[in-house]
Amino acid sequence: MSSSSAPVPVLTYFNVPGRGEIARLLFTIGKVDFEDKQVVFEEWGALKPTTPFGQIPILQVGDTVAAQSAAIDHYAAKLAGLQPQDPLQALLVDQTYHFVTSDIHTALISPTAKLAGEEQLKARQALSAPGGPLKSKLAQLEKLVAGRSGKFIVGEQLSLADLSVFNFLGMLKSGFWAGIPADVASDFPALTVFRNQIASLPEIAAYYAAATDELRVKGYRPDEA
Ligand SMILES: N[C@@H](CCC(=O)N[C@@H](CS)C(=O)NCC(=O)O)C(=O)O
Repeated sequence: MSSSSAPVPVLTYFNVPGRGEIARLLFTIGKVDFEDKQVVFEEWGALKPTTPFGQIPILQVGDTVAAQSAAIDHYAAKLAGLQPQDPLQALLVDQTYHFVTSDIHTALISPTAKLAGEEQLKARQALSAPGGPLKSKLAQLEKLVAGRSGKFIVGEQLSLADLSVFNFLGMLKSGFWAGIPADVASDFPALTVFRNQIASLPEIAAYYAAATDELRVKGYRPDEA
């Protein structure tokens, strides 16, 4: 989709799905040329001070370098044609995106990343327990997905909303967060059907069929029939 004269965006993130995966999917599905720079943890120390906020993902477009996954994902979604032009439709896409990435990932799960060992496991088990905060957010997400009127979360077109939910469910199912059981969302039937629906879209299925790392193989492919 990028015109031949436009600089090719360079996405830099760790070599895991995490907060870089939605942009990777958006660029890939939207057929936007991009460079997927995946760094290993050993390279991070040297890179960190060169980034705007000491964090990744970052996106470089020509001379411009920007951080913040939400900003990057929205930019990528616009280039990919996966953010609706209609403001009301975009509002609904964004409510889903921010619910998953901010209210669940950042507010509930990220604080446990700072804990170590047994303390981290305990915190994550408490989050995921029946009646715990993660289950309660998943129940809200289940309601939103089950109650949709169209094929996708917002209407009949795939959007940033679907990819953000898909990535979050993929991270859970892959066991990305040690201590959160990989099957924590499996008692939510609409989420399971939805994850399989998105995983089975031809471009997405092809992307993960080519993946060889454990997280993507475990979490992002359709369930075996
Ligand atoms: N609000 C930021 C958070 C970014 C963030 O937490 N990045 C983590 C990886 S997911 C990171 O760079 N960790 C390494 C560090 O902080 O040194 C965003 O959404 O991009």
